[in-house]
Amino acid sequence: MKTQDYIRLEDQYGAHNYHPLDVVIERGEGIWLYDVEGKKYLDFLAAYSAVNQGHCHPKIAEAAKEQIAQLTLTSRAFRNKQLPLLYKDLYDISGMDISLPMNSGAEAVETAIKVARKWGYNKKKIPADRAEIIVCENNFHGRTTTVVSFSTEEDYRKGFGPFTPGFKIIPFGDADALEQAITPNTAAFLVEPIQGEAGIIIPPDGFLSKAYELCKKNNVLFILDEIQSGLGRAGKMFAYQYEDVQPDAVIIGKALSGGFYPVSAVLSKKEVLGVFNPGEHGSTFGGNPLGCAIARAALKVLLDEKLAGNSAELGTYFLNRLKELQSPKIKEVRGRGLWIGLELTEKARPYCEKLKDEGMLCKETHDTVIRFAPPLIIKKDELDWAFERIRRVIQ
Ligand code: IF1
Repeated sequence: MKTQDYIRLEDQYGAHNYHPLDVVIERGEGIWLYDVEGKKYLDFLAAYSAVNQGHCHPKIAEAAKEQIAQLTLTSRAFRNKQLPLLYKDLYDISGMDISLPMNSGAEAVETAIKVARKWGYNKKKIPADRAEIIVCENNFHGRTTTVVSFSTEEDYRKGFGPFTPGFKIIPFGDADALEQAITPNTAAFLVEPIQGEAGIIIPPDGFLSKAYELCKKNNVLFILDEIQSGLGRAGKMFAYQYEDVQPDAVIIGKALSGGFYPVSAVLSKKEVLGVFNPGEHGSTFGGNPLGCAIARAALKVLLDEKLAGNSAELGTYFLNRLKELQSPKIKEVRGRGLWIGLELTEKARPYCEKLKDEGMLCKETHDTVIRFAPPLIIKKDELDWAFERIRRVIQ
């Protein structure tokens, strides 16, 4: 079968909730992807940062194979020996007291919302069903009905109401607005340290620390969605580490499994996730031994290969090279670590199509931004290779 045969099948039998580039990938290795025609591409999306460790990393594959042959699922009705080991690894990378594993990112966000509300009622003594959670404009936290209830993107909401109440929206990066939005019923402030889907938007310096101080002063949980920004993507293990803050909870996913399996988690201080009692929350697959073994191997690769450091170093290098590009079509280049947005004055999609023809896979976001987010194992000469293609396509 050829590319067009697969596309025909997909279009006929699948829901059309995506508009993918017309490339059908068959194999991945490190930073490279291969399509069904045998053509090779440099992956500059890394599955939205889920494959920070590179495609099919051999160490993670080995852990997965070993675990698959032994035990995959017990449910949480019984214990399994991988889960405690993952808990300890999550503690070691974050210093957060306890954690709770889920599967998709959106589920972990839902978990954080439930825990924030319950904390609000039990600890902060918010009157029943009055808890408020403050979020930011142009946020992206997932696709569930509750999560799209506080999205500000029409496409993500239109036709999906009625929505879950209890959310207040402030402009991203505006600490004064946060201060004004906080009421005695505010349970939490939920924010991405850097907004990914919005176009890799870095808040003004000091925003996170001001927000943190406001939360502390008003007894509001400071919850960070690091599903995309965390685990090395922004040049540190967690993007919040650029500022002096102590989040009450951090949500991770994506690269937690190196792209092998959906694994997400909420990491928190003891008094936050501590409000859950047996039976109040759960998931059939959350914390399963296969996911845990994969996550442990994926975290080990991040640490052993110093991927956050590589992201910081090469991210700065690549951002500076991109800033050299002279073109009236470029509005702005911005980023942190190997997470860079090139904002154009026109639609980005045609440029992504051209980059595809040049052997590079990128995805536009918000119409005019091309995002560059390769696997964090990438090397300098490979970035130079990519830069030449970007230059050719832009100029
Ligand atoms: C899609 C975007 C990226 C996330 C943050 C939670 C989630 C995500 C900060 C939910 C997911 C994804 C979902 C994916 C595309 C992608 C994305 F453009 F949509 F926004 F990366 F930029 N918090 N982001 O970024 O995690 O439930 O998907 O595991 O196709 O929707 P999930």
